[in-house]
Amino acid sequence: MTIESIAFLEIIKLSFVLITLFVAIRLSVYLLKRMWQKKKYKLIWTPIDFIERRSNLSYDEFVKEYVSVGKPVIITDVMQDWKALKKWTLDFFKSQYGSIEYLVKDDKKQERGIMSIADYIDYMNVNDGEDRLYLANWVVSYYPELLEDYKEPVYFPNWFQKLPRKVLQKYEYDNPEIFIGYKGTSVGLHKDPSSCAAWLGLISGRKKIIFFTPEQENFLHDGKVDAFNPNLENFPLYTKAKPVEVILEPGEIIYIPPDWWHQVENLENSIGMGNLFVNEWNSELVFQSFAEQNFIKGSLLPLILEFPWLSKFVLAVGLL
Ligand SMILES: O=C(O)CCC(=O)C(=O)O
Ligand SMILES: [Fe+2]
Repeated sequence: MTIESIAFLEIIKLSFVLITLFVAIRLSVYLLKRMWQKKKYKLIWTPIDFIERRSNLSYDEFVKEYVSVGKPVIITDVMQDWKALKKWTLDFFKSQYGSIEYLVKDDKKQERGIMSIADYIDYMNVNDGEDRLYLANWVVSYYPELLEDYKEPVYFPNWFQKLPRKVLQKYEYDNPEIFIGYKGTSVGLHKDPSSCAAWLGLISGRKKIIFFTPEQENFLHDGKVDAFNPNLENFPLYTKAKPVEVILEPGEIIYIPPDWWHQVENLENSIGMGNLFVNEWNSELVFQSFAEQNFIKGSLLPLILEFPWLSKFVLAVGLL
């Protein structure tokens, strides 16, 4: 072997050692940071008697008074500069998006077929109320021009936005979503998926919302009970539940903490918009919930949120 080839081998070895060292240090920093975050952002839940309405709320106040103590709140002054507030009417959706077809569901969360937006809006105007089909969870991001009509409120930074759209679409976290519902429609009692937090803004109409703290889950019969009209013979445990009810008005946004059960009913024909999100306060709950559904995917989620460039690789090899 020549001196040059020995030197070349040494350089390769040294590079290998340095890269391994770099990866090991980076991973240790990540693990330490996660341990520190777990301690610092310990979410608790606070029972409430009513839902507060706030305006002029700073982000820090919002976190201190609501997010970190797991309390819902209505924010009354964030939607005022959304173009959507004036622009998004039933006529607007009918004329601009009328031919788009979307899934409609009943209040038992059963999918009841596909309808065009125009047909749904006609149906809202003529239906006699027997058959309560709801055009809920219409994903806005397929129509990027609609995204310009609203502004993601500063209160709700979302870690999911670090992920490529492809991944979000695949797992149906490619929000926000629009809810067009006629009077009397509801998505039924539920908690939002995977311990995500959520916000829901109302463009028009009024919505009645009923809330339950997470520890009341055992009284809710897996969400089979209709909290607005409970049948106590069939769902006796519900007598122990302590619901808190509020009416959301147009121009208001409500924050729904992770794992809170809720049922929403459109008191009038309405247009709403909402999003699910992950932040430092619910991230560990979200990771845990994903891991319960699929251990590999659940373990990969925190890693790809920390190292978003990894997601392309993980997606390419089919692990996501
Ligand atoms: O009907 C609505 O406006 C909100 C429904 C809801 O809570 C959800 O989709 O998770
Ligand atoms: Fe929900």
